[in-house]
Amino acid sequence: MTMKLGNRRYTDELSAANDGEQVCIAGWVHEKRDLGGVFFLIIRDLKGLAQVTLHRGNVDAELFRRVKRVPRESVVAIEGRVKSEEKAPAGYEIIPERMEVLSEASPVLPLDTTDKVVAELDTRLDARFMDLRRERVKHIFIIRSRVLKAMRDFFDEHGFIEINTPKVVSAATEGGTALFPISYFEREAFLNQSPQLYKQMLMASGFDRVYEIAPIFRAEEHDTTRHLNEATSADIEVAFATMEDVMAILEELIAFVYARIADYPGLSSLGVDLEVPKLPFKRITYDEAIEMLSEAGEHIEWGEDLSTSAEQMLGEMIGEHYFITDWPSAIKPFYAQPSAHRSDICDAFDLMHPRLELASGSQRVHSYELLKSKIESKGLSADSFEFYLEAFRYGMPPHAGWGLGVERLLMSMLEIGNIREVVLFPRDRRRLVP
Ligand code: AMO
Repeated sequence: MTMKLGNRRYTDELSAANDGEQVCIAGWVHEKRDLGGVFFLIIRDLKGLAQVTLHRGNVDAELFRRVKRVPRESVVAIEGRVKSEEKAPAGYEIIPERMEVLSEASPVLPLDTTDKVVAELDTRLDARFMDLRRERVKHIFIIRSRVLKAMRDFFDEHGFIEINTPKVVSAATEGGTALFPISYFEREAFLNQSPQLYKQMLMASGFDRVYEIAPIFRAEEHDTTRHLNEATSADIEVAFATMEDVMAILEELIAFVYARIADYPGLSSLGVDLEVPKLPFKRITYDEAIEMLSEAGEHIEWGEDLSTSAEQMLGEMIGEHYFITDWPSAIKPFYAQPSAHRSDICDAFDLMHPRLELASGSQRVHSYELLKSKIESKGLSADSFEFYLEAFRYGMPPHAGWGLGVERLLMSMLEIGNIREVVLFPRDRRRLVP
């Protein structure tokens, strides 16, 4: 390699104003267009596209021949002169003097990066490295990165401490979803379904406000557009707080993230016009939800969970983010605090986007005796939760928290129908590679 790539300019750093300047750009051969007397090589880098123009007769014949021959998607560096050109998409073109092929692509590509040929999601995920070269897909992951950064900034500004809890664990947390067993030396262990037990134990540490953004593993057999077997959860736990307090934190976080992303220019390539949701979000109780559904002709037996179709009906009726509170204890995990005024319901909530569930949380049981009996009443063995229960015996403040699905949040913000679109390398019932 002889070109100095350290000096290379991104395509968006150049414009007609650089007319006459000698520059080096580097990237992928996005497209080649042969118009007879003139040949266009479109170079793509992280920031966009640049048109490299070769006029037959005006450039070195050997360079012309090499440019024509370079396979699409090869990685090249080009040195040349910027020329202001109204007809070029970015208002300038590059008249090349040298081209170095840094990595030649095989001629038959697994995917078309110019979006002229639409590929099935499976084909795209099989060649994800190349799918990510597409404009729309690139923006999804830049937004994902910005959403995670916005969340961390929000938590930081609100006095939270970031924690990292183990992903190899000995006990289940979320009744109802299966665990992935793994072999851990001579013992059986599991991949963690949620940081639930650990974030609660940290409430006994005096940390008061903790958050974690990390993978959760769920051995759910079903193959849907909203479930992954490895997902990312943003979890918080707050001491001396009630369910209402953490619901307020959650809605503020959602509005904060929307506001951060709303002016991101890449949204237009996704066709999304992001409106920051108004606060506070509507709150309905579980009883009100089943009443509304029954009036709309959908019967839900009291104590039954809401089906996907019921969730969608409610979403259509409400039309914006909303909370469902006061759930029957029977369908919420053992750690949800029973309601002070009704024994069969608990202080738990789900946050719904009209299209899907985004988060769930609750006020937690902080009495050792009650927690132990609730674990047993769910048919679980208190022995396997001893390490957790211990934290409730020597001074545990009242606390509340929630878990928010990062992929679900992205899907809802970006109006994306399949959760796999917002994960680099999704893990589902059938997919373990790449
Ligand atoms: P829950 O099980 O409801 O609650 O999970 C919280 C949120 O995580 C997301 N989520 C998923 N996303 C994609 N694929 C999955 N298989 C999947 N499972 C869950 C959803 C869901 O709302 N410990 C409690 C939280 C708490 O009370 O603090 C919990 O894990 O968006």
